[in-house]
Amino acid sequence: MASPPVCLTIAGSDCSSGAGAQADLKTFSAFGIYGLTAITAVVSEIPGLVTAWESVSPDLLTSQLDTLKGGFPLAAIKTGMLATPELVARVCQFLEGLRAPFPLLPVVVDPVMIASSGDRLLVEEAVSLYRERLLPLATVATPNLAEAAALLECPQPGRDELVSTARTFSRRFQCAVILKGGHLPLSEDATDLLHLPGEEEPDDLVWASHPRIPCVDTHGTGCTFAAALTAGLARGSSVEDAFLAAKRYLTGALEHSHRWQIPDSSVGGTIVALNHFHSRLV
Ligand code: PXL
Repeated sequence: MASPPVCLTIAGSDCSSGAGAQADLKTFSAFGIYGLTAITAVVSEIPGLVTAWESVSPDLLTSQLDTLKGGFPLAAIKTGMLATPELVARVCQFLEGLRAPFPLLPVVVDPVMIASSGDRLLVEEAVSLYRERLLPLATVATPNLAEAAALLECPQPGRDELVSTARTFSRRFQCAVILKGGHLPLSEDATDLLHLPGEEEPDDLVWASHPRIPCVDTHGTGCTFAAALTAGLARGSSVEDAFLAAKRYLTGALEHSHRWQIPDSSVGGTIVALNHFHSRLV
C-alpha cells in the first residue's frame, strides 16, 4: 500500500484545465504526489479568454482548508488565485494556525494577479495583504516581473534589475523568491532567478535559463511551475534543486504542448495547452 506525499493547492478552478487548480493537480500527479484542492473561485475561461469568475464564500474556503487539514498529512502547500481580500485573510489565518504544529511545512506563494489574457484575478485591495501577511508566511514566492513590481511598488524591472529586485523582495518579505523573467522584452531566453533570504553573495543566486519555446501561446505556465516546485519541496528537495527540476518540467510541458485546430474559435483558430504528462518523473 503506497503513502505518497500530499500537497494542497489553494487556487481557482480553470474550467479549461491548463491553469489553476487543475494544472496544479496534474503537475502533482506527474510528480507522484497526491494532490488536494481548496477552491477559491470558479473561472470561466479558455486559454487567452476569461469570460467570468466568481469567488467562493470565505466560510466555504475555511471549511475546505480545515477539513483537509484534519484528514491528510500535508507535506507542502501552494497558493494560487486567491481572488479577494477576504479569501487572502482566510488563507493567512489557516497558515498562521499551521505554523505551530508544522513549523517547517513548505509554503509556495504564487502571487497570481492577472491572467495571461490580461484579466484581473485578484481584487486590487488584496495586494497589501500579500505584502503584510501572506508573503512573510511563504517559504518561496514565485512572482513574475509585473507581480514583483506591484508587490514592491516599483517600476517593472528590466534584465539589469533582476538581481537587485530579487534581493529587495527576499529581504523585505523574508522569504526565498524566484523571479520569473519569462516576459522580459526582446529576450530569446526565458530566464528565472532564485534568491534565498539572508544570502548576500552573488554566488548564492541561482539562475535558470532556457531558449524561449516559439509558438506556445497558452496559460498556466506560472501555476505549473509553482506546483512542480511545491512537489519537489514536498519530496524533501532543497529550494535550489526543486527550482531547477520545476524549470525542466515546465520546459518539457511547453515543448510537448497539445494543440487543436478549432475553425470558429473565439481566440483565433488554434488552442494550445500545456502537456503535463510529457514524461514519467517518478
Ligand atoms: O495563470 C494564472 C491563473 C491562475 N489561476 C487560475 C487561472 C489562471 C489563468 O487563467 O484561471 C484559476
